[in-house]
Amino acid sequence: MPYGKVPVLYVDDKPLCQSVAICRYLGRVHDLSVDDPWESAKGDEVADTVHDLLPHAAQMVYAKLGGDGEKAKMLATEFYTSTLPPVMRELDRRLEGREWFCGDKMTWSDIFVACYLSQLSAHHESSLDAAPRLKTLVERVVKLPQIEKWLKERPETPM
Ligand SMILES: N[C@@H](CCC(=O)N[C@@H](CS)C(=O)NCC(=O)O)C(=O)O
Repeated sequence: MPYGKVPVLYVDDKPLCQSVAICRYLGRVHDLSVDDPWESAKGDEVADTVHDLLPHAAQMVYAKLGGDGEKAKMLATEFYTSTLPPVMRELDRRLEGREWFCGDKMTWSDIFVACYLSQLSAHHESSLDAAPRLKTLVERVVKLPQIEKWLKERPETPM
């Protein structure tokens, strides 16, 4: 594990670290990316924006797992009332008049966003209520047959 952190993707025994770099690589390999440099960068922007939410969400989960209910509640209030809404609004605005975040097909950025936000809304049902276009995108991705199957069959974890 080169940096002592997960995730690490091994390809022919060679390690690739950093979750967004891994997703971008898999997107290219599986034709879930676009060639246009600007559209591609806008997809990166969306994924990085959502990835920036992770430390906030992780703090809440760690406080809860550590048994500090008060802290978890305080962090959750701050996250769902201050941190999350502007991000949801901007991502929803970005979907005005378009089906996917970059180009005219589903890319890894859409899957990345759907992965994070579907987990958020599983914890906090109303997270996507003010972002109807974003909600539709998330639902469309999680209903893809292979993804729906994986979500049903994957092992339960506390995260
Ligand atoms: N920016 C990295 C962050 C990697 C990271 O911090 N991973 C955490 C788990 S989510 C980890 O392995 N922590 C173990 C440690 O720091 O000892 C990524 O997105 O892959």
